[in-house]
Amino acid sequence: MNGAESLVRTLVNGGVDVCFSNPGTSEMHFVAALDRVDGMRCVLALFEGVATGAADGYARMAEKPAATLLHLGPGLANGLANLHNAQKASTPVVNIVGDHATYHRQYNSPLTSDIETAAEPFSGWVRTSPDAKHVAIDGADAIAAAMTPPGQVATLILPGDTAWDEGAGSAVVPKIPERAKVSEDAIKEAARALQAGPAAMLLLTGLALRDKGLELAARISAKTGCRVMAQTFNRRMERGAGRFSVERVPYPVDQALAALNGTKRMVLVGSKEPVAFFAYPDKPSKLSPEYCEFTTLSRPEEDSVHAMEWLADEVGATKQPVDLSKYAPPALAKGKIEAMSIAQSLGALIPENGIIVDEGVSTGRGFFPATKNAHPHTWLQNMGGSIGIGMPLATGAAVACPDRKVINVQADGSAMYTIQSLWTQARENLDIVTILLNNRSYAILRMELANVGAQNVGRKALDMLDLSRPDLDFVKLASGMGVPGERVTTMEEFNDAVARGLAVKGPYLVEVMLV
Ligand SMILES: Cc1ncc(C[n+]2csc(CCOP(=O)(O)OP(=O)(O)O)c2C)c(N)n1
Ligand SMILES: [Mg+2]
Repeated sequence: MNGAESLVRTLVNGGVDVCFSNPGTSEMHFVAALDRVDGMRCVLALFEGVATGAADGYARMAEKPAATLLHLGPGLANGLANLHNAQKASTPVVNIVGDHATYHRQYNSPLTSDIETAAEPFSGWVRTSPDAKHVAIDGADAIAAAMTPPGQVATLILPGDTAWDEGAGSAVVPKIPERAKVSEDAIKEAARALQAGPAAMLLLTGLALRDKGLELAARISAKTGCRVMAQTFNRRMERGAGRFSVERVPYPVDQALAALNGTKRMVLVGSKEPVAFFAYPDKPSKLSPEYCEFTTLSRPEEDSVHAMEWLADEVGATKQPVDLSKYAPPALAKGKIEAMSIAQSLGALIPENGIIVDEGVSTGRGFFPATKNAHPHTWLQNMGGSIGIGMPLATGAAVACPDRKVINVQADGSAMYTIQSLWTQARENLDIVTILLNNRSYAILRMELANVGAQNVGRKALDMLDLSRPDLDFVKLASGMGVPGERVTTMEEFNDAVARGLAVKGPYLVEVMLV
């Protein structure tokens, strides 16, 4: 058994049985091993950013990592933006990068680069395998590293000779540490903060936004009167009928300041102190009021659910009745297409257990209120701010959950970074409806231009934020990659098209003309 085969066997035995890949010569032995080892599903991506974003979406839904397979430094470089997003979301990824054979590196042939240095800032763990005998152990360590709470990108670099030389057989994944339990002090402090009077808030992210965490937050809030909010961006949030509905801290700084104004004590549950995405002249970086005191109930790597159970007990909220969202979808919107009409129709159209992948950018920002009484569903967001995540994330989520419908709410500019995702969706026949929001612009940046106080803005500047001349035709782009679709210009057409897409088994694209 060569090193490559020992690695593939180690991955499959370790539960990593999906690989999003874009291989090259240095990865050919890994590719060849796929046919000798049962149990590894290999999904071809036509750009590395699709592979890395899909690995992120897969792990968020499957709750275990996928592997990637990338070609040397340049392949990694193409995948780094979505690895950045995965790392910020604490998503476990086993990121495998091929390299030249150890003895070949000295010749500095064309594809040679310092892969470790390139991987470092976007990975929580990096290792280069020294020889074929170590590949399996290194692979097993990479799985454990990726899954160590709260989860991270583990990059394993494989020189060619480590793949083709004789290996040592498959290796067993070391014991993965459990999430640490919080201290009694953390509980007492949090309880004190919530009971010290009005104006307290629980700020949630991570595990706290899953079913059990939400239910506990609801009980604690009902008992103590505290407000509950989620971070602006979260890895995964359970929503809709039967769940406790939680609003997020708004993205625009002024709205965030208003939402948090008056908060005297904030209890962080896996979350961080809220700060602005960017600095703006004359606006604060911190979004909470100056007088707000912070208490950490649980850190991202700790067991937030256990902490909230304990906290509920501490404040006497374990049996507190709670008010959960009912199934009460809005009526389908009619007439002109606008952000709020799309939100309203979405609230009616989200299917039972749908997965919403949200890269709606400026159009999608206000979609929460109108969808809170929809069928139960899962909401995935970008935690790293690097756009071009939506289509890959949807691809990976659909691979992880073949029995659930994925709706990718997707802004046009962001779509164009990783549009090749559609080809993978077609090849794998993934159940994804892409709602492509075509506003022919980087609309958010038009607002940002004003927000940062840029003066004397003229044609040249505005052209950098404009996606017309030529206009993109997303139905044609999709069709060229094997994905059927249609363009809609009214809400009536929108409603019918999304329903048609949801009825199809496989990918479908609805191009929504916003201007
Ligand atoms: C990798 C990366 N490049 C550039 C940006 C800067 N950026 C932020 S939003 C945006 C435009 C988004 O346009 P679109 O997806 O069409 O959404 P809209 O603003 O129109 O709603 C850009 C270029 C970024 N965040 N990440
Ligand atoms: Mg746009």
